[in-house]
Amino acid sequence: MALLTAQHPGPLAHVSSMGLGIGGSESNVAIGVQRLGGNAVWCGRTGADSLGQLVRREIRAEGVTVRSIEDLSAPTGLMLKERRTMATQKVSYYRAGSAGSKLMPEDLDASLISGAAVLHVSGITPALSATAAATIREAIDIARSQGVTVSFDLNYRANLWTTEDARCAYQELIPLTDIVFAGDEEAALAIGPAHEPTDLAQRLAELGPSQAIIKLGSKGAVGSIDGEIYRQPAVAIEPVDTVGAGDAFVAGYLADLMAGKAPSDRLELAAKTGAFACLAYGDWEGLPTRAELALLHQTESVTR
Ligand code: KDG
Repeated sequence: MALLTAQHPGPLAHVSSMGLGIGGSESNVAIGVQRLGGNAVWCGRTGADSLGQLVRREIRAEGVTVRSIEDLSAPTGLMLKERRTMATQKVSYYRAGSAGSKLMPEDLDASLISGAAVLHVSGITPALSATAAATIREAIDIARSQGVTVSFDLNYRANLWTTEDARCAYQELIPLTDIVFAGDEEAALAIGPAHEPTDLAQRLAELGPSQAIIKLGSKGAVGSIDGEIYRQPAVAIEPVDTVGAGDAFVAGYLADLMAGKAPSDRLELAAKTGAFACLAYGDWEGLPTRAELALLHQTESVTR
């Protein structure tokens, strides 16, 4: 999607200038993986309009390979971010009928999926339309038939569907995945509440995924990975913008998975990349390269 961000706090109706950029969970993850030295391909549907051109150009400029269908009959989706107060953000979507919502199984390139190490999808896409949901299912089926690892981030968006529809989709998709990421509330929505996040991770893993990671924001993360429980503390930071931190976490985890790293290393990198995303304004702009990771521990405020 294109993303318009209010430049100052206050009611949107009184905001006189907005910054134009892009956002989207999957493109955030693709850019994050690419910056960490991976090799990402982003597949999607954009309008044959200026905003579509912007989306494709920005993702490509990050080194991600873009496979985008240009839809002549639908506009590129749009998202607005407002800061009503300095401490609170509100996201509004203008994506009903957008090109992204017209995604369909025919848009998939099976050879791209079968040649990948990991297929990553989010629970946002199935919320957009029946054809978008069918596309996610088809992509997962192709990946599974070729032995490609399937990664799924529940990414519940209350404005896009009902909790009941979301739960049905999650319960269909989770057993088909190898890696599942969820916030604790998202996991509880999918499988019912638990006293401890570790229970949520274990119960998600019992549905099929060998790696079930519960993202806990400033409290870190827990994972049930290949039958073992892992606990990852968060990096202590002063966040300026937390939108996109979950995608950054996923990018860190997947980048180190593909680099052949152990579960504890994957989680540690995920916590660092999640922290980085919160230290800059924008959904993905603050994603780190590997060389930048050391900045989290740098004490000098100016280096020359
Ligand atoms: O995860 C960050 C996302 O919220 C954002 O970049 C846009 O994909 C998005 C969505 O639908 O909210």
